[in-house]
Amino acid sequence: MMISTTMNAKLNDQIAAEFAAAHAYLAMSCALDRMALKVLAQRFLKQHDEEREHAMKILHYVQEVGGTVTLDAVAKPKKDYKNVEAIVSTALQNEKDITAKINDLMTLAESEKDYATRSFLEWFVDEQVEEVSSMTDLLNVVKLAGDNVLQVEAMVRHQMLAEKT
Ligand code: OFO
Repeated sequence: MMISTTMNAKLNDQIAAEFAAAHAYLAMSCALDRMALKVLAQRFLKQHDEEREHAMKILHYVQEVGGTVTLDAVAKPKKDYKNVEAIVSTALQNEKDITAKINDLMTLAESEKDYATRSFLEWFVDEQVEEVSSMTDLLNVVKLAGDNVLQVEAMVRHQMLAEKT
């Protein structure tokens, strides 16, 4: 095995955290759909897909370095939110929590002189900067729009279309 047993266990924890993040985004997408906010629901569904990809990326890395993948139960996500702002601020907090976990993994890789894992984790460090930043922007827009959530829908639709081109 090319990684320590401690690193193997921590990477398994991160796989669980990424699946939990995916599940939370899926629940948020369903809550937004129930509020008839179809574009935001789609945006959060896309986040769900990305989090699953992150989990799978780590899973494949553990396999590649000869570790053992141990899957954990995924916690039941929160289902009811009082409004869009509550959803987006929870999503932002979740992204910050994941960032802290990635940073801890990076610290461990450095302390173990595990340069392969350090290099692997760099992509996640950059990804978290992007995710915290875009969720912060979304929260600011939601706050600015106040009760006018349809303005947020329009803006997010515009962003998603621009991302496709
Ligand atoms: Fe997995 O990137 Fe966000 O949390």
